Amino acid sequence: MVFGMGPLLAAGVMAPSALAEDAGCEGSPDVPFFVDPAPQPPVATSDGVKNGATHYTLTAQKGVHRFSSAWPAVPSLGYNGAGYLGPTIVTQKGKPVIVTLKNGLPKGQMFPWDKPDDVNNVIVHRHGGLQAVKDDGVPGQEVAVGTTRDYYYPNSQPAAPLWYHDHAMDVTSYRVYEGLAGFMPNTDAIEPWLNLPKGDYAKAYVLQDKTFNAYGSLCYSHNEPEFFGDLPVINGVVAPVQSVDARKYKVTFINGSDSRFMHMTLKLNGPAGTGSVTAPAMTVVGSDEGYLRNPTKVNDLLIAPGERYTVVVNFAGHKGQSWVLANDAAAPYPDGGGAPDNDRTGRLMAFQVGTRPVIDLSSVPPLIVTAENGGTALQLLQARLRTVQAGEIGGMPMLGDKKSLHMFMDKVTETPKLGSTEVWAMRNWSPDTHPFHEHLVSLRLIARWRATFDEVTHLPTWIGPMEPPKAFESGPKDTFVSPKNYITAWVGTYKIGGTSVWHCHLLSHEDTSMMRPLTIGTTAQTWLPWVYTRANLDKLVRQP
Ligand SMILES: [Cu+2]
Repeated sequence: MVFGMGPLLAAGVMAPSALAEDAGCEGSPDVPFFVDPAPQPPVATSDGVKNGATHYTLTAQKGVHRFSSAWPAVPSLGYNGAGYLGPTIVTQKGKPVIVTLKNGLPKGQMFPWDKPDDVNNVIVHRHGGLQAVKDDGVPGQEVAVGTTRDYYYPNSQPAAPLWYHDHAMDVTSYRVYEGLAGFMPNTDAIEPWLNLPKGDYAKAYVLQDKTFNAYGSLCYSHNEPEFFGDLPVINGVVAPVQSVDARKYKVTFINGSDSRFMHMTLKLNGPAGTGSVTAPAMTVVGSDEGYLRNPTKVNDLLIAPGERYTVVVNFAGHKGQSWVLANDAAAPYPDGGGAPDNDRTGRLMAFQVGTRPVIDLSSVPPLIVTAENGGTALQLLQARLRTVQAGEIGGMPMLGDKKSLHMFMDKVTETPKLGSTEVWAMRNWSPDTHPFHEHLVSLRLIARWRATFDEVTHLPTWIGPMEPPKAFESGPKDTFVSPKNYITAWVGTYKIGGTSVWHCHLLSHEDTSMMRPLTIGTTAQTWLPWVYTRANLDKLVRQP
């Protein structure tokens, strides 16, 4: 079934506002906001021990799910009998885990928008996990209907808000939209001592946007190169409400959208009453790959698809109030025509603060010291500089090395030596901001430079001053907001050998052509210049 705007426009049908956001769906019906409670996915229980590792099974299945209590249950995908998403698998540093993925999907076309030649293969990728290539869950490792595959996770990395999602070749965006994703946080010996809110006072939310048909069934159109839904869906529920006490909560945000960036603030939804109308304080304590050395207060938070932030939100002093998690990020980000509808994707979820008295003994440490979140000077001293680029050919977003853009199947160009450290400087001359993600490596943001690029050669014609990362994005990460007309640089040490991928985490872009192989091999990259210092990096990025 082919969706598209062409026939509609040709027939002279006026485009309602929803069509501006999503050319293939008519737009979601009205649905009550902030009525349904925000669920937390169940925590998975192990089904035993396998080869000395704690064993879990994830069975991908077609089922049904109610995205709103106003609608009936509708077809969707999930794991282990959940109609949508999967259970939370909590892993622990030093304790290996084996996850068996079973493909329990039906054969044949599952949803009207699925590709007719789609054979419903699945893959589980533990995003942010430092696992061997054979266990990474990347295109080429497809698990066919009725078969299984084991993934071994050594969990030798620090506490981090990892998540899992389907990564099947060319259909990742479809499978994640249909429901194949879940939380897989890794914890360690340090985390319990941080005295952050825990138990019922720790929540995780996967932030998504979706469009629905008249009776609440999913609608999706692979509007290459992006898809934007017109309603917020948090943990599988449209615009839910979270009841909280007037105290601190640890909240993990995961942007699991296809293409929508979210620029979030807390806005009073009433009543002010006697509480403070200054928004509950948000302190970012962690990001993709671990804790920040210096937790940092923010008034607003930009989160791109694939990124995670762990935030302590303090509702003390706000008894009886309702606070909306608002979003004002344009779609496509940053200056697409689809500004969020103030009544829809502009309001993601609400926090209803209770009135009962509470004692809150949790605290936000001013300093969290881990091996992974210190200064990056030593890494820069040992790093070589690799320049990569993002652009478009004929409207198709693509990645490339320093010289040119490449297709996914083209010869690998990103080939760090095992054990080496590289800074990647991403020249983004495309018309969009993209979140770039490398597999197999924990990374840190180093700097950005505003830049202009030649329209023909795409080489920088002007480069502004070096801009340090913002405090909240300076911790361990694996996915980076790379603004258009910017050079964005990150650093990492490659400790896992083999071939995996790096890609844009706008899932539609990843499926279209914005993914490239990443081979960590044995050849020293001697043609790449040494970085040594930030000052030298600033000089190097200015060389053509
Ligand atoms: Cu992209």
